[in-house]
Amino acid sequence: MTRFSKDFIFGTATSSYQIEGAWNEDGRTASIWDEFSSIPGKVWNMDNGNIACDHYHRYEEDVEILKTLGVDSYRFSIAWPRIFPEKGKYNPDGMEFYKKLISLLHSANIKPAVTLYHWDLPMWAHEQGGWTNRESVKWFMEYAEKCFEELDDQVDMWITHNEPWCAGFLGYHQGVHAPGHKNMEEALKAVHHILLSHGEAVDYLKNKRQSTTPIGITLNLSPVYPASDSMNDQLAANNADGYTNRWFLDPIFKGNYPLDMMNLFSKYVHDYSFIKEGDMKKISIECDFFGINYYNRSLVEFTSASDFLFTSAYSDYDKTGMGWDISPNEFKQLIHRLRQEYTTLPIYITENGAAFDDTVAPDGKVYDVGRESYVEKHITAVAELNEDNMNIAGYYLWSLLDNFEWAFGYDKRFGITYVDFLTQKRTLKNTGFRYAEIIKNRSLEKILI
Ligand code: IFM
Repeated sequence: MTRFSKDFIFGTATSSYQIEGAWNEDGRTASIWDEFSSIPGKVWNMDNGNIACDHYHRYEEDVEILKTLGVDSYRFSIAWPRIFPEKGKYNPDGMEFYKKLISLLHSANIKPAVTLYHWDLPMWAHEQGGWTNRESVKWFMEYAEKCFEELDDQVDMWITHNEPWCAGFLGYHQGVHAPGHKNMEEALKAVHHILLSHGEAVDYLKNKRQSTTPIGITLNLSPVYPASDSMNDQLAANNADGYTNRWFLDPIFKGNYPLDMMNLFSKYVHDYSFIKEGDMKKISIECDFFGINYYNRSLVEFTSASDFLFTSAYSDYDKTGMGWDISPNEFKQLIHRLRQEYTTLPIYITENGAAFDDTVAPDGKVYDVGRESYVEKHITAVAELNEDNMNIAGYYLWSLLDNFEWAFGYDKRFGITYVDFLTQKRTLKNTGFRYAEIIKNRSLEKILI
């Protein structure tokens, strides 16, 4: 019988812009996502995070849901523009919200796992070049140091950045996330400064503050497979893996960027002098854990029509509502690869979940069978990985609530709690009840009474 130890952390995850709302309250100023979502054509239905799940006002109700679930931990992010609404100007009123939330979590015996950056860069920073400007590392550090100063003694785990691939490549290369730029050179600079700010924050917390709170970074990783054995498709898979995974894993764990990808990217970046002496050592500083967000595998094939010679291939796997392959076996292969090639650090699955087109049934329930099956398969995979001594220390289900799914607006529902965005009524979906049962039993087995 697959059982999870009492130390294994079960949690749920959210992020500030996706749930908080209160976009202009208590001194908060705009982030790049407020700006991006106001541009026609960027976000489905021109949705935005102005109200979102109104969590800023309803956090007490949301902590009640966490209590019903029985989670050990709750992962959320801090909105940088609440803490530094202007350059160099600290806003204690913005910090107050997180202090109240954290203290409520403590009273419910739920461990706060806090992400510093989940994509809501203040507009004032963007106006000075955002992450493409090396000064962004200093701005981030001023923000991070304040968060550490105010909250470190009450936080169980710090995550410096969530998914630098999205912030860097979706935001500055593909242009589908804020700030919506399409410039590979900018993207590489942005990623470099994000990674550098991660290293600086870890160094500061551990060495200057001498804190013992665990700190790490979260990457979104997707194992890549070639559509065929042909040389061309294998080349495509190598490049897709470089773009998606290795460009982040190699600097963090090996202290260098992959040379094959530097060559490929040099079509756009003729000069890598933005990488300064000492940067790679800082980026590869030892952390306490490694966070992984896992959703799906990627199947790719060669095309000479794409810059980096790969494109998505047809896959006959079952899909989630995002059109993503449901692929728990490939998740296991990914973790085995990480153990072989990259790290022995404890791994937390800091996000895993699925969007489906949920509706509330006439009896008031949400029968989200697709999600329940997806979650069970992935938690089973985690249990099996631990049987193979892969040291997965925790699992956070994405997400506690249906929320603002970035360019997809409110069209995609990832929550285990259904949110009616007109009334803000919350309804725990069947997956939520099932997750509570798994956590209570610390096992996937259904215990028959
Ligand atoms: O909603 C996002 C989250 O913000 C980051 N990881 C992936 C999720 C689903 O797309």
